[in-house]
Amino acid sequence: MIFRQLFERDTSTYTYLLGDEATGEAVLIDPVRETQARDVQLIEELGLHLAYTLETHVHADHVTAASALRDQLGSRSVVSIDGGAPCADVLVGDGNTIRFGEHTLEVRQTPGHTDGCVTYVLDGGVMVFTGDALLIRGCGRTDFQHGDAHKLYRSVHNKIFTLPDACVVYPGHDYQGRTSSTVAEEKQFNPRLGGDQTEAGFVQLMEGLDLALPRHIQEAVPANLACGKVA
Ligand SMILES: N[C@@H](CCC(=O)N[C@@H](CS)C(=O)NCC(=O)O)C(=O)O
Ligand SMILES: [Fe+2]
Repeated sequence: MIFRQLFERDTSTYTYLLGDEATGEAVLIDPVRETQARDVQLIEELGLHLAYTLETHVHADHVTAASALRDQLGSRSVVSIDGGAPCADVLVGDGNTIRFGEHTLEVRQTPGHTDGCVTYVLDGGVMVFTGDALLIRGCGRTDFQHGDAHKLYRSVHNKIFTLPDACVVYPGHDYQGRTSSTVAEEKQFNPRLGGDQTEAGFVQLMEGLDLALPRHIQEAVPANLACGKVA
């Protein structure tokens, strides 16, 4: 499989390109408007055909390139059924699968950071794309977009920590230069959700965070609810 982890540095967002070598079919997870040209160039240079763009959630910090990529390359956009973005070509929920060539991404609904968060599991648990549900040694905040710390604790414990220990975790962001982790590492070392953390302890911790709003939230949320289409 062709696999590239791409970075958008203004919002520390990761975009993932996954491609099937035999058929050339590819998907982009969480493409960003500002890095569309870079990503299209790479897709073309590698001789890939972009079948789908997949959102892990309706982002609050950057605008998705989903609609613009649909216009440019004919890709179909995928968003959670609970994301509030009916503009998507494919609305997905628990157990749905997205195929590209010989590879499969299984959808797991992992609400809590937002109500429309989904996690994509590659080929039975080789890699997992967690969006902002589980970050490396952290997790997405739960203080806007119907965030709910109770739900996030259960999502991570029941839908992500149940994957194989060796499954490689690829998050939606990292603000400290880390690129990947594993399920085993996060179960052991995640300071918010790992070890013997309880749901009550996690909820208390999340309620105590005092974070500034993402800089682009006023523009990003409405734009992403329209799949990145801005008038
Ligand atoms: N300072 C950052 C904050 C971004 C932010 O709040 N990111 C969200 C994800 S959309 C989050 O959950 N961050 C978790 C954290 O910062 O620990 C910005 O303005 O872009
Ligand atoms: Fe987010």
